[in-house]
Order: sequence, then C-alpha cells, then structure tokens
Amino acid sequence: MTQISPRHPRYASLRRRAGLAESFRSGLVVPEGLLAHGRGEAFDYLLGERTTASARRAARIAADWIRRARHPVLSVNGNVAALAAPEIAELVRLLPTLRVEVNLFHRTPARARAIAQRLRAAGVPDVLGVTPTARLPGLPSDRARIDRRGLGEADLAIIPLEDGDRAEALQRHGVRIIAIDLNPLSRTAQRADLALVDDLNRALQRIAQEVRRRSRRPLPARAPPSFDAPGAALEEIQRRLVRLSSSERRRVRSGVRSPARSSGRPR
Ligand code: PTJ
Repeated sequence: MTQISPRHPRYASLRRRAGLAESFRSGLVVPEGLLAHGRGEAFDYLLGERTTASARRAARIAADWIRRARHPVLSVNGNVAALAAPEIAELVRLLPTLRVEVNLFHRTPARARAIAQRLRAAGVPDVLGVTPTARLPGLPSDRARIDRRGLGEADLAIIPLEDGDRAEALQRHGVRIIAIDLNPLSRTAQRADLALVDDLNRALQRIAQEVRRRSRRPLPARAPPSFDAPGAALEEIQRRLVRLSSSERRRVRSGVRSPARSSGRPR
C-alpha cells in the first residue's frame, strides 16, 4: 500500500482511498465502486465531513426501528465490506437479531465469497447471500438475487451505498428501508423510509452508539416516526455554503488570503 504520512492534512481520507484501491486490486471492490466513493466524498465535503444534526436524529430513529424489527437485515456490497467490516461486526454483536447479507450489483461467485470472508474475518459469525436462494420480483439486476433466510424474510433492511431500484422493489415486498447515503438527492435516499445522509462509517458507529445507549431502556411502545432527512441535509448544506461563501468574501475584501491558498495544501 502507498505510504501516507500521518501528518498529511487529509490523512484519514487518503488512507481510506488507499484501502479501497487495495480492495479493488484484490477484487472485492469493482471499478464503479471507486467512482461511487468519489461521489460520496464530494457530498461529504459539502456536509463538512461530520455527522450533521439531522443525521444524528436519523441514527436515533434507526436504532429504535432496528431494535423493534422482527427480522432486520443489513445488506452488504463490495464498498461496504471494504470500508466498514469492523463496524458491521460491532453492530451484529450489539444486535443479535441483525442478519448480514451479501447483495451485489456486479455479482460473481468469487466476489460474493471474498466479501463474506472479509466480514467473517472482522467477526461477523454468519453471512447470508453467498449462494442466493430466492429472487426479488420486479428487479432486472443481479440485486434481485437474495437469501430466503435473509432479505427474503426481512421486515426491515438497511441498505448502504445503493441505487434506488432495489429500495423500491423491497418496499413493494413490504420491507421498511433505512438507507445510508451521503447524496441527499439520490433515489435511494429519497425513496427510503428513513435516510441517514452521512458517511457509512460514521453512520454505523452512530447507530451502534444509540443502540448501546438504549440497551437498558425498554423498547418504545411505538416506532418513532420518520422525517424528511434528505430535505434537512440539503438545508444543512445550503446554510453551510452560504456561511462559507460570505466568510470567504469577507476574507477577500479584507485582503487576507485563504489558509488553503497560503499553505498550498489541499483542503
Ligand atoms: O459491490 P457492488 O457490485 O454491489 O457495487 C457497489 C456500487 C457502490 C458500485 C453500486 O452500489 C453503485 O453503483 O452505487 P451508486 O449508484 O454509485 O450509489 C452509491 C451511493 O453511495 C452514491 O449516492 C454515493 O454518494 C454514496 N456513497 C459513496 N460512498 C459513500 C456513500 N455514502 C455514504 N458513505 C460513503 N462512504
């Protein structure tokens, strides 16, 4: 792997990229997955690379929904396994009813096995979906190939980093959808019953934190209602951009050069 200095201002981001590139070379991640990551990074910049208030609210609701679900399933693709296997293992440890299922857009048996292997190595004891046993009706892609014991029985599915058609197909099947997607305009985020507009790792860590907080409390009598999380995220982005653009104008007017330009470093 490329050597990256921990003193680099974008060390964490560069390390993740290097990890993804490595997972691409080993066949876990597809080239399209690298493009998808770049799109996610761009939205994360706009959000300020932090969990916003609306994403925190969505994580609290998600924790309650997952705890109340009869048969919750977390769907895992190549990017998700490459980026967040330890977070998935921790969530399964906290929520023993949560099933983990490999579900791929670009499916090959070798990739499905490699992804399951990555999850097991991180501590996920039981991984479904390596050999699909059912089909989700009305979906032309390989994402229709599911595990009867997993998504086939699910009443709730967490689907990080996806496009929207499977969310719709699962909803038609009566499954409640929680999406994790940095792009508030994506069809998945827009269609999901609840969207966490946040980075995958931060979102899974936040859900785990909320589950831990709630572990000694009784289940709420009713599932808390959802809200328009993509709309709230767009407003957060808008407020942030207005703030940044006016402070940038003030800097220019007062003749102070922006820190990024004066240091010559990427932000
Ligand atoms: O492994 P496969 O074969 O199932 O393929 C997986 C990819 C990711 C290639 C496939 O699902 C795909 O093409 O996804 P899309 O349609 O590009 O959608 C991915 C969404 O995830 C985009 O809206 C991105 O903004 C978002 N995204 C990317 N990285 C992150 C993210 N959201 C949260 N956290 C991230 N790290």
